[in-house]
Amino acid sequence: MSEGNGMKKSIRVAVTGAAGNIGYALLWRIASGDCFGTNQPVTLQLLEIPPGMQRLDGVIMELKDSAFPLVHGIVGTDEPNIAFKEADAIFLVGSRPRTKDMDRSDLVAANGPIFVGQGKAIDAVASPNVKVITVGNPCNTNALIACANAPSIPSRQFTAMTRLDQNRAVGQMAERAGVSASKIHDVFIWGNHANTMYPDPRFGTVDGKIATDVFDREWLQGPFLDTVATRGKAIIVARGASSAASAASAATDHMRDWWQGSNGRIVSMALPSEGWYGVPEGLVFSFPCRCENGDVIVVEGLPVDSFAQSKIDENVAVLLEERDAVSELLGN
Ligand code: NAX
Repeated sequence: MSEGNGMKKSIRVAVTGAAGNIGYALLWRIASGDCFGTNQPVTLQLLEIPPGMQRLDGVIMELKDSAFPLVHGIVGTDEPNIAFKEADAIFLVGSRPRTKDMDRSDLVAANGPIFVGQGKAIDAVASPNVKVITVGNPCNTNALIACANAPSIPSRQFTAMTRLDQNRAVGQMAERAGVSASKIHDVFIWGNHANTMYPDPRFGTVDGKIATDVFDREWLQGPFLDTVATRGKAIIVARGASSAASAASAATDHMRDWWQGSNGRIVSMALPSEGWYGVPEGLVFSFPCRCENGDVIVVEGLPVDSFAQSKIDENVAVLLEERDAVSELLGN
C-alpha cells in the first residue's frame, strides 16, 4: 500500500459533528498524523447538520490554512451517504448535548434516531472494513443503535469511547504517585461511559509496581473512583463547557491503538458483548482489550472480585434499561 517515499495510499476518515467543540480539537490531531501515523495520508469527510454548515465552512478554511502535508482532500457535507462513502474510519461525534432540563432518558430519546440514520448510511456506503468509534452521548447505546442498523458490518467494528475515563484514571494515579502518565499501565474501564463506570486498578502498574500495592483501597474505592466518575461534571463547572480537547485526545488514542496496535497494553474500549464476563450479548460494554493487526481482542479470564462484579452488574443494569428505551430503534 506504499506510494514510494514511505507514504501509504490515502484513507478516508469521516467525522460527524465536525464543527463542534470536540471536532475542532480532533480534526487537527487526525490531520497531523497523531492517529493514523505520520506516513498515512487522509481524506477528511466531515458531516454536519444544516445549521452547522456555515461553521463547518470556517473549520475547513482553517484546516486548509494549516497546510497539513498528510491531508489529501477535505469534503464537508450534511449528507451521511457522502460523508461515510468508502470511509475506512468513522468518528461519530455529532449529537445533541445534554442540557440542564434533560435527564439521561431524554438524551437517549433525543439522540437515538440520529444513529439509526447514520448506521444505515454506514451499512450502505462505508468500507466493509470500517472502524467506527462513537463519542456522542450516550455513546454506548448510540453505538448499539448504529451497529444494529448496519447488519452487513461485523459488530466488532462498532465501538464506543471509554478511553477518556481511562485517561482520567491514569491522570489521577500519576498525580498521586508523583510520576508521569507514561509510567501507568493497564488500568481500564468496565461498563458504560456514565458515572457508573468502573476504573479497575487491580491489574494496573505504577512504574512497574502493582497499583493496588501503591495506593490504598480507601483511596481507590473512594476519592479515586468518585473523581473519575464525576470528572465530566467538574470540567463543566470549572470551564463552563464540557470536555473537548481531552475527549478529542482520548478519541485519537482509541483509534490510534485500534489502527496501529496497543503494543500489548490493556486499553478500554466499549464494544458489543459476545457474552464476555457474563455481560449479555450485544450490550455495548467497556472491557479490557488489546489491539493487534487492526483487531480488538477482549482480554478474557481476568479474575473478578466481589467489588468489580457489583460494578459490572450495576453497569449491565443501566445499559439494559437504555437498550429497552431504544428497542424500537434496533430494527428487530
Ligand atoms: P458540540 O455541541 O460542540 O458539537 C456537536 C456538533 O454536532 C454540533 O456542531 C452539531 O451541529 C453537530 N450535530 C448534531 N447532530 C448531528 C447529526 N445528526 N449529524 C452530524 N452532526 C450533528 O458538542 P461537543 O462538545 O463536540 O460534544 C459532542 C458529543 O460528545 C456530545 O454528545 C457529548 O456529550 C459527547 N462527549 C462524549 C464523551 C465521551 O467520553 N464519550 C466526552 C466528551 C463529550 O461530553
